[in-house]
Amino acid sequence: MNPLRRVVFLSALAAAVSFPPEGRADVGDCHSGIPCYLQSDYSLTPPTLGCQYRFTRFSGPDQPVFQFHLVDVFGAPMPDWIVELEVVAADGSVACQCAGMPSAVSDAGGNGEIPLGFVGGKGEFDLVVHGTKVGTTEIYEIGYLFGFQFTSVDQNATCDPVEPFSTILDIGVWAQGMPPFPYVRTSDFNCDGTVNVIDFGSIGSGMSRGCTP
Ligand SMILES: [Ca+2]
Ligand SMILES: [Ca+2]
Repeated sequence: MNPLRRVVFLSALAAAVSFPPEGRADVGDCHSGIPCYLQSDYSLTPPTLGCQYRFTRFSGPDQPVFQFHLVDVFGAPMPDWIVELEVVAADGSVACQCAGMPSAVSDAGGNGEIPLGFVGGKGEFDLVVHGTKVGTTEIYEIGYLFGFQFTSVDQNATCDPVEPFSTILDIGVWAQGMPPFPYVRTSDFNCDGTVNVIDFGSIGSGMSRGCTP
C-alpha cells in the first residue's frame, strides 16, 4: 500500500482504532473552530528504500517526519493547535513507541511537522492524529493516515525502557524470515529481496541500544 496515499475518512476503519477518553471521534464532519480533516493536509515523508520504513536505531536510516497543514471548515489556517501522533498496529502487526506520542504546535499558518522517532515492531501501522487547542483540554481526532509498511530492530515490539531493542527473542523472530523459511519482508532490512547476514547486521545494531539511549 502506498504510504503517501491520502485516505478518505472511513467510518468502519475509524471504529477499529482506539479513541481517546475525551473529545469526539466524528472526524468525518467539519465543525467551526476545529481543524477540518477533509481540508487539512497530512503526509509522512517517504522511506529511504521502497519496500518499507526501517527503524534500526534512533539515528537509523529512516527518520520519517509527519507534516501537517491545519485549516478549518472554511479553509482558514488554524494556529496554536497541539498535534499528537498515535501509532496503531494494523491487523497482524505489532507496534510500539518509546516515549508516548510525539507532538508539535501549529504555527501562524497552521503548519508544523513532527519527527516520528523510533517505532518498534513490524508489519504495518496507521497514524491517528490528535489535536488540542492550546489552553484547552479537549482532545479531538483530527485525521488518519493508513497503511505504512515497516520493520524495526525491536521485532517483538517491547519498547522496553531497560533492555536493548534486540534481544535473543527479537533475533529469533527475525530469523523466521531467513532461508530455508519463506522470505519475510520485515526481516529484509535493506529491501533487496533476500534475507541474509547483511540484514543480520542491521538487527544486530539494536543489541547495543534501546528506548533509553
Ligand atoms: Ca524487543
Ligand atoms: Ca536483505
